[in-house]
This record gives sequence, structure tokens and C-alpha cells, in this order.
Amino acid sequence: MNQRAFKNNCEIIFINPPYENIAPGYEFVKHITNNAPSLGLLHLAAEVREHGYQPSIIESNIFNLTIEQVAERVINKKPAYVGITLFTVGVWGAASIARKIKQGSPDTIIIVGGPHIASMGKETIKRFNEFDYAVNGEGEKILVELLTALKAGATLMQVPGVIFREHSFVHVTPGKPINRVLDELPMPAWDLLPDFPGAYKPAIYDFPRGPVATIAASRGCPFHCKFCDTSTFGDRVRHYSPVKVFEMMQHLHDVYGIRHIMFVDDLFLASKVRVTELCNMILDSGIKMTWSCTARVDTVKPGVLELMEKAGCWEISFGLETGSNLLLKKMDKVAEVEKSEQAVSWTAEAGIRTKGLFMLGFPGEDKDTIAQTKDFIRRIPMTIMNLTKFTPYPGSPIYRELYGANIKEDHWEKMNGMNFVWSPEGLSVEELDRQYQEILVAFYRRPKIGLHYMKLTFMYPNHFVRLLRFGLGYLNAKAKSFLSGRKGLLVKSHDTSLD
Ligand code: B12
Ligand code: SF4
Repeated sequence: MNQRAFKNNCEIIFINPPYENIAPGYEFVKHITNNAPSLGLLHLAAEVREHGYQPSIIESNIFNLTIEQVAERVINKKPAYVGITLFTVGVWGAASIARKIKQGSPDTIIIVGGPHIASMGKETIKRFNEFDYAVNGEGEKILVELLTALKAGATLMQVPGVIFREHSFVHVTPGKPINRVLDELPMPAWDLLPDFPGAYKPAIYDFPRGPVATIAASRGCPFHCKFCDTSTFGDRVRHYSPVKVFEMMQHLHDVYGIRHIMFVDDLFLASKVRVTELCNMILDSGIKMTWSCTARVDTVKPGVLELMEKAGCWEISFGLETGSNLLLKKMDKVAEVEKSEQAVSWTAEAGIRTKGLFMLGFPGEDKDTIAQTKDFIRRIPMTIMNLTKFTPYPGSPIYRELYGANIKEDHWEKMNGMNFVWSPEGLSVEELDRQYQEILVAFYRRPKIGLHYMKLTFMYPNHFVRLLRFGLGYLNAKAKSFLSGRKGLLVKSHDTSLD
């Protein structure tokens, strides 16, 4: 393996590789999905720039770049380093890019990191010779240390959180250092994003007016819901100070004209003191921005919700998952349907939209739990919903339960929440797909919901264009399914089942 970093070449190209964000049969969904950039790469780029490197960023999916096009861009520049962010779904695409780069620019060192590495780092480095080094967990500190060691030709055994091959042996250096004080990190390098903010549109109807940007105001989550991969940030929660969060909002507003912020951290509402301070800062400043966040149902209370609404909070996403208490228990969600119902009602009463994040097909799902979920969805005053097809992501506790410690040929390239790569006993993939469509159609067909979306469309007509494309695509997919004898089902079972 090449350990020689070219002495005067400080160029590092970060890549968010192409990945499949839809399922076969569901291609029309791409018109309405979330096109947020990788915030992780923005943080890393800012950090290495402070240490004298020259970073740039390639966002493959957002610009419809193929594997060949991404590799070509890199080969033309022959950077000293490439840094690729890996979600499980993107690993194969990333490996193809790396292989091509190795052919066209053999001296370029390829480093990978991201959620997939935090859970499957050793296996990935063993399996893919194309990747030279992997960084385990939060990348800012480790990446800089790794680059410094590579440049100096020093041993990597002293750098914590690094995975690499030596001959046929894979080393995993001990430690997974975390950034304890987030305020010390430089501001994400939004200036390096091509066509920012115009090209980065979140999911349809997820914001009142663009342009939009994302911020992670905290890192870490102390819960261990069985379907969730928390391996990157671990269970120690760390927050930016409200002052720093407000500084980022103001910067995005003043420099890029951002009008809506999406807070993407897992537990934005975990600290009421911090949220209250941030809201008061927003109100005192008079800045005109809306924002949305995600929250657990047990972290909301009427008083703080009212303050949040005044300070521009437009939507809260709750991981509601299911209408079955039994299933919530099996998920280790530490939540109850009744509490979820109350949280959604309080949020609606405060004048904030609620987005319910649901999951279909978790182990233990059956016809009864699906009926309970449908009933729950009918009862609650929710404005928008997402339904994920249960996927056992590596790094989630359920992955180990289903597959043990051994890695199976488990269709990483389909792990995007849009494919049923696993189905519970007694429910076929076809049945799950039928239920998937039924749940979504029943929700979005309600007149109250339709009216709400009409209003939103008038506020921001770009939504309408996306909706029209989605609708035409859906009708086309349905027609194709009937014509090919699949009776309206959009997936084919052999496309999705595990070997
Ligand atoms: C916002 C978000 C999105 C956004 C933006 C995605 C993106 N590219 O960043 C959108 C909506 C597009 C999205 C889509 C998906 N997401 Co998402 N997403 C998140 C969320 C909520 C926050 C991510 C974030 O910005 N974190 C903050 C930044 C700073 O962290 P970071 O990106 O992880 O980067 C740090 C480290 O990972 C590391 N690092 C990352 N890349 C690299 C590269 C190098 C070279 C190095 C050295 C280090 C390094 O250093 C960074 C700085 O510390 C996370 C949950 C979470 N808590 O992280 C889920 C999460 C990452 N998503 C997940 C999934 C499954 C998906 C989807 C596959 C489908 C889905 N169900 O949504 C798609 C695939 C998208 C893709 N390939 O880009 C899973 C990933 C599991 C896995 N093993 O793959 C997570 C962990 C949710 C979960 N708990 O299960 N997502
Ligand atoms: S689902 Fe939410 S609460 Fe549960 S572990 Fe994941 S981030 Fe934490």
C-alpha cells in the first residue's frame, strides 16, 4: 500500500458517493426526496482547512454524477487524498469509485469514514482493498492526526480510531475520540459546496420557504432503540452552546440567504434550558427564519412548544414508529403510544406541524400491529408522515440479533429504508408492500391533509412542480404494474428478499 503523501500536495477531495435512494418500482419517489448535503463532509472540510489542507467536495447524487464521472473528476486533479463518506447503502458505489481512482491516480490515498465505518470498519477494510484507511466515528480530530502521520511517514499505531491493512493483517488502533466541546469546531464549510444553497432541496413539503440548510446542534444519543445505528456519535450527548447555534443560523441567513434551518441532531430538545435560550436569542434578534427539528415524544411540554413556535419552529419530527405498544417494547423504544399521542396533540395545539416517522416490518410486526398503526395514524393530528421499510442497519442492535456476529451477504446496496431486505415471520414482502401503499395512501387521501398541502403549495409553488412529477411517476408505475400482471404492487419479491 502506498504510504507516501506527496510532500507539497495538500489537496483533499471529499466525496459523498452515489447511492440508490429508491427501490425498483418506486423511481417516482426521487422527485420528492431529501437532497441535503453531507454535513459530516462540511465539518471535515472546515477542520482540515484550518490545518493547511485544500479541501473540495463532490456531492454525487445531488448533481446526478455517475461513478465514472466522480472518478474522472478526481483523476483530473490527482489530489494527495480522497475522503469518502460511507453509509451502508453507498459502500459498493464508493468501492467502484476508489478502484477507478487507484487506476488513474495510483498515488492518491483513499480514506473512508462515516456511519458504515463506525459499525463495520474492520470488515469493510478487509473486504475492500480499494480503501487505504478508515476512520472510526467522529472524524475531525482523527482525520487531522492521520493526515499528519501520513505526511510525516510516522507509524499509525499511535493514531487512535484508525483502521488499516498491513500486509494481510487489518489493524484497528484503540480509542474512538469524541469532540467533547462542539463549540471548538470550526463552522461547517458551506462555502465549499457547489451551488449552495440552491441545489440542496430537502424533501417536498418539509419546509415553508427555501433556501434551506442543515445544522447538527448536538451529537450523541443515550437511548438504544434496536433499529437505530448510533455507532458514530455514541451515547454521550454533547451540545453546541445556544450562542454558537445562533451564530451559525445568522451566518447562513446573512451570507447565503437561508430562510429555513433543519436541525438534524437526534435529540434537539433534550435540554430545555438550551432550547429556551436559543429561542429567546432568535426572538430578541428579530431574525426572520423558520426551523424544524426532531424530538423524542417524552421531551416535549406545552410551555416550551409555545415558545418554540414564536421563535419560528415550523415542524417537529417524532419517531413514532408504530401504533402498537408491544412492538415499541420489542424495539426498546422506551415510549408508549399514549404518550406519543399526547406529544403530537400538544405540538399541534402550539401551532407547530408534526411529522410522524413510522416503520413497517420490524420483527414482531403482524396483521394486528399493522391494524393498530393504521388506527393510530387516523387518530393523531399529524401533518406529514414518513414510512420506512424496516432495515437492519449494521451498527443497530437488531442487526446483531438477526445475523449474530457474522456478516452475511446482506444487500448493503439496498439498505436505504426503501427496500424490505428482511420480512417478519408470517408476512411476505408482497403483503408488506401492499400494506405500505395502503397506509400512505390512506393518510394522504384525507381531505384535511389535502387542504393543508394546497395551502403550502401556494406559499411555495416549487412544491407543486415536484408533486406533479411524483404523481405522474406514480400513475405510470401503477399502470406498468397492472400491465405486467402484478396487480398494482410496485416491488417484485425477488428484488428485495435476503438470500
Ligand atoms: C441528516 C441525515 C440524513 C440526510 C443527509 C445525509 C448525509 N449524506 O449526511 C438525508 C436525509 C439525505 C439522509 C439520508 C439517508 N440516511 Co440519514 N441521517 C441523517 C442524520 C439524522 C444526521 C446526519 C448528520 O448530518 N450528522 C452530523 C454529521 C456531522 O455527522 P456525520 O455525517 O456522521 O459525519 C461525521 C462522522 O460520521 C465522520 N465521517 C463521515 N464521513 C466521513 C468521511 C471521512 C473520510 C472521515 C475521515 C470521517 C467521516 O466524521 C464526521 C464528522 O464528525 C443521521 C443520524 C445521525 N445521528 O447521524 C442519519 C443516518 C446517518 N442516516 C441513515 C440512513 C440509513 C440514511 C439513508 C440510507 C436512508 C434513510 N432511512 O434515511 C439515506 C442515505 C443517504 C446517503 N447515503 O447520503 C443512518 C445510517 C446507517 C448506516 N449504517 O448506513 C443514520 C445513522 C440514522 C440511524 N441512526 O440509523 N440522512
Ligand atoms: S431512534 Fe432516536 S432515541 Fe432511539 S436510539 Fe436512535 S436517535 Fe436515539
